[in-house]
Amino acid sequence: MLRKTIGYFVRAGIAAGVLLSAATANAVLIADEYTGAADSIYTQHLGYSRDVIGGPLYEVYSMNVDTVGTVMSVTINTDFIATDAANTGGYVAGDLFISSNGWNPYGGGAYDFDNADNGEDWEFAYDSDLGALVALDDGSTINILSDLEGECCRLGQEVNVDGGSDTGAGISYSGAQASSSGIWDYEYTYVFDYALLGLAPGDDIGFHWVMTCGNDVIEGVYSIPSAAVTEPGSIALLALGLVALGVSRKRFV
Ligand SMILES: [Ca+2]
Ligand SMILES: [Ca+2]
Ligand SMILES: [Ca+2]
Ligand SMILES: [Ca+2]
Repeated sequence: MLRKTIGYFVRAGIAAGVLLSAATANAVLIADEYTGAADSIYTQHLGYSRDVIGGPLYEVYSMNVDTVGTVMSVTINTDFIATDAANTGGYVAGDLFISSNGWNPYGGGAYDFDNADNGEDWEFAYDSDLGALVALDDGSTINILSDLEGECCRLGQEVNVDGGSDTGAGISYSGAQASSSGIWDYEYTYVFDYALLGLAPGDDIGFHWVMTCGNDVIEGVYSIPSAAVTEPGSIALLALGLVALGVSRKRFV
């Protein structure tokens, strides 16, 4: 009888733990609805939609944003693999651009004409070459796709950065084959401490990402959850504890 009661406690504890972790999971999947681009023959080229040009290798589907404490991870979900034989131009992943004061793209609909000259200003970038998250207001160069590239590309988009002052907020950058998405093949993940960017729960943070050929661009916004999000988990834990207590009492009577 006592062993059974202990078993109830263990199971209730596990169930509460699962509920707690589900309740504190702050992950949000932001779909790629962004088609920002200069208007050119290439953006509606050869029957490709305006979302992606150059073929399915360059498709970006979504970005997954999550927080644990003040650690934020941003994962770009894409079919773009730099080492793919079809990537004959030798293009690589761009840098992750970050707006610390929300996201206001230019134009309506899918932001058809948003480019580097309009819409959101990016205060930070995760520079993958440097392995650091930099502030862009201090001597940095933002590299923008232009017609000088000589490629069938999406003109006018911010691609990556050089220079800028290291905020110390960067934690890691990695690229890896997607193990079980069923949709996309590859994931680029940027991890950083948002508190070191002056951000707090309740703030909106904007993102922009593209590979260096510019064939698909994604932008979006994430609202940093308030600490209160963990409350339902605590309540569930308390409720389950009481249920477990009730069960054990019944069995001892
Ligand atoms: Ca896309
Ligand atoms: Ca901004
Ligand atoms: Ca813009
Ligand atoms: Ca897109």
